[in-house]
Order: sequence, then C-alpha cells, then structure tokens
Amino acid sequence: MSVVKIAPRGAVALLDAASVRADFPILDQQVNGRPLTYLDNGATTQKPQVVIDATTHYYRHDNANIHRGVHALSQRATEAFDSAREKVRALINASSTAEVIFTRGTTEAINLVAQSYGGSQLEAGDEVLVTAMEHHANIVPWQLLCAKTGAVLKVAPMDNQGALLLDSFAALLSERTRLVAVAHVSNALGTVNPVAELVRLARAAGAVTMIDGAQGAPHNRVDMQALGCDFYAFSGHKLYGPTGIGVLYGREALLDAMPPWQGGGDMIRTVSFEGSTWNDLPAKFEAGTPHIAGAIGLGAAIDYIEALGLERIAAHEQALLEYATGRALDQPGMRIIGTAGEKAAILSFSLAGIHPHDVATILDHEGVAIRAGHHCAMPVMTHFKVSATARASFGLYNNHADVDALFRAITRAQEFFSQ
Ligand code: C6P
Repeated sequence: MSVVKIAPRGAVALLDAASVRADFPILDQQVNGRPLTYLDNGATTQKPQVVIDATTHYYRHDNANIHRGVHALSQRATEAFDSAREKVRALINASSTAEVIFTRGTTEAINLVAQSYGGSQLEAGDEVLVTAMEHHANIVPWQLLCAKTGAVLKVAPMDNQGALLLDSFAALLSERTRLVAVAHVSNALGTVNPVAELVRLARAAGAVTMIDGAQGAPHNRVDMQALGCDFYAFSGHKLYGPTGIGVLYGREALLDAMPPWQGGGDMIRTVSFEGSTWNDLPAKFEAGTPHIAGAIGLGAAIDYIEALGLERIAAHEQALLEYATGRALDQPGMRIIGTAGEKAAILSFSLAGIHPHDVATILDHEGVAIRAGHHCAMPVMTHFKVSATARASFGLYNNHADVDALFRAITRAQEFFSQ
C-alpha cells in the first residue's frame, strides 16, 4: 500500500483550527448527546458566519432582480452579483469574467458543456474519453450525448490503488477523441489526478478538455491559465458557500462559438417572432433570474478561504489525511479503498463484516457524521468489488480530535458487531 504524500508544509503557516471552528456556528452542537464531529465535507461543507451574513444581508437590505431595474436596490444587488463573479474569476485565475458562467453546480455545468458544446460539435464515431473513477455527473451527461450523436464513450482504467493508468489513458487518445472529461479529485477514492499532464496529452491529441473540479477546487488552488483546460466545473456548496450555485469556467473562444443551451430572459440581445440573437458572455449561458443570493454567498466564501489561504487549507487537510491514514492502517479489520500516491483529504473505507450503512449509523449515534453508499460513483464500487464504502472527508475546520472521535466510534462499531 502506498503512503499518502504530505504537502510541503515548511513554507506555510498552519491553520488555527480552534479559531476557524468558531467561524462555523453549526459545528457547536450536540448530535445524539455527543458533540458533532462533521466529516461529510465531500458531500457538502458547512458555512461560516460571514457567508450566512452575506446572504441574509442581501435578502434583508438589497433584495431585487439584477441587470433590470434602475432603482437603488437593483443596482446594489447587481453590484454584489457582479462582484461575486469577479471574486470567482480571481480565485481560479480566469482571463476574464466572460469565462465565468454561474450554474446550479458542477452537475449543471457539465450538462451545459455536454449539451451545448458536445451537442453542436460531436458526430457519430467521435469519442469522449472519461476515467474509471468518475462521479455519475461526469458519466451520464456524456452517455446522453453519445446516445444523441452516435459518439462513443471510452473509459481510461485505474489500478487497484485507485490511480489512473496514464499509459492506458494516453493510448486511448486518438484523432477520434473530441472530448476528454476527467475528475480533478475522485470523490469516492480521494485520488488527485495529474490534470495538467492529462490536459497536455488531450490537447496534443486535439481534444477539448473538461475537468470536474467538484472535489478539486475546495482542496487546492486551481489556476485556469496555468492548467490550460477548456472547461472546469465546481460547486459553491463544497467550497463553504451556499447550495444551488456553481461555476463553469470555459475558454472564451469556445464559449463564444457555442450555442446557448437554455433560452429565456437575459441570454438574448434581441427577440422577434422571426428569430432571436444572443447576449454577450457570460449572459448567453445564464437564462432567467440567477441564484443572486447564492452568488453573493459564494463571493463571501471565496473572501473567507482566501483570507485563510488556500495553501494553508491544503496543508492542514493533508496533515489530517496523513494522521487519519496512519490510524486506519493500525485499525484491525479496516480496509482503505483508494490508496493512490496523490490524495485529497478523503478516506473511503470498509470494516470487515459490517455493512458501510451500519458503520455510518453507529457513527451517527456517536455524533460522527460520515457518508456511506456508492457516492454516485457506481463504477468505482464495481472496480473495487464492493457495493458501498464508508467515507470520511475532511474540511478546513476539522482537527486531530475529530479524527480521534472517528476512530473511537469505529472501534465502538466493531465492538458492537463482534458481540
Ligand atoms: N459529490 C459526494 O458526496 P453537485 O451535486 O452538482 O454539487 O456535484 C456533483 C459532483 C460532481 N463531481 C464530483 C467529483 C462530485 O464529488 C460531485 C458531488 C457529492 O461525493 C454528492 S454525490
């Protein structure tokens, strides 16, 4: 079994987890008579008070539709919404805010690309290449596209540690490959894919690249210009922001050439019964009233994580992963599922003789929140010959005491089932 790599920490001051924790009021509660230990951050993260305040402030003081009214409230709402987009742009180092499309989340962003780019560009016999560790959100939209166009879905395999087989990936690329869609980080395994290298290979083969960053953007700084991908998607709610808001980054030249995917208000320049013309980016892909409060909340979440420092967050989470992995290796009957050399702070596991759902239920009785199931990555479960795993996933407010609480509860579950 390979050992988890530790991010270089020398240059980065560590997070003060205790003071950070105080920023998240939800963490200060008892669940089933125990202090809450929240380890389901891969599913969604908790929100700091500043995010709650930003959305409340909008509804309390500035609530109005954007880009439509000349009145003061609409101007304030528009300013806050536009400034959130600029914060996203800066976070991911996109060249311009035209490249930042607000969506409902990662799922909607990938569907947008599949339907608009894929639907207009792919033909029968073209190929879409994904990997064996994708979330359903980065499989099913491509299957729908293939069914519609006659394109073919190809799957790059992974090894038994959950690492992508680079040679096989490269061998699957050909002049027929039109689109490569890859997870930055696997939600079921924690594997960090070498996305820069994958993008380089895909581009050399002439393919367009879509990175599913749902589990990538929250754990590492991502830089669109350095990465060179064509599309990158992530969800606000996994980045300490609200649900219902997410981002599609798209290279401007591609977005410009793509047809709209939904019609309605805001995405048009002119409408007549003879035909309509489209608005500039990013409005062309944002039909209807957007999730204004969500975008504002996401902007506040970005301010929050930038103030803490994404590098410090990454180092802190890697330290926790290293500690939890060491504990797991010492725990009798515990199998880690996903042991790639490069991992984000996700620990998928099974306990001998106990169904993952029972593990999660007993942990819940101990106040420890984890997720159990297939994690919307059924092919990953098939690969590892399990129907489900238990999964602890760490966020910036978790600490060593949370890992200790996890392992206390795991031992309790094992004792309970050995009776
Ligand atoms: N994974 C998890 O518990 P949405 O639902 O659109 O915000 O994100 C979808 C998605 C896409 N890709 C990856 C890699 C993901 O992890 C997720 C969401 C959650 O792992 C819910 S299944």
